[in-house]
Amino acid sequence: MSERAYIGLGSNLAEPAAQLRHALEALQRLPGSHLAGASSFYVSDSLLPGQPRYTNAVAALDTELAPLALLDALQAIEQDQGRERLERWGPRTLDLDILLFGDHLIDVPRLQVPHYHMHARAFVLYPLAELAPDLHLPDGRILSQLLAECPFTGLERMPVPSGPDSL
Ligand code: PH2
Ligand code: MG
Ligand code: MG
Repeated sequence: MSERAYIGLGSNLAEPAAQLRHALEALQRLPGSHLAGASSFYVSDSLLPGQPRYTNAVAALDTELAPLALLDALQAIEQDQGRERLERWGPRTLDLDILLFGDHLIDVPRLQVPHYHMHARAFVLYPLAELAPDLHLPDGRILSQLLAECPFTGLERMPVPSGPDSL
């Protein structure tokens, strides 16, 4: 059975927008999966001071993969794009987070879904709302309500690229 997953993408090293474009191409190639949509790219300051600014986006992926198989696949893409895990919350070439996986509530050591803190992060909620404005989270929260409580302040929406290379 196919499930709709929402994936958060983030990068603050080595041409972040190019990292996100490469990651979207890699998501398109995942087995048993279909990339159903991608948000605009948004630039914002890091939550942690002293790091380069982040570029973030959200992708909608319809997938036959089980949640932990999807996590393995996303971590392989992060590795392919040079992710180094030197410090927790450190700067990174690519971060791929499973935000939502159908209506599943998942809480195992490797994976918590919905993604912790997503309800309060503008760089997750605003791109997610481009793809699914009427979304209800499996824990009962409503995206439009979360947005009303999360100011857009500090986010910069990048112009949508056009031409043959865009999705
Ligand atoms: N990820 C972090 C720390 N800070 N800031 C922004 N703007 N976007 C991120 O994705 C982000 C961050 C590490 O999880
Ligand atoms: Mg993250
Ligand atoms: Mg992550």
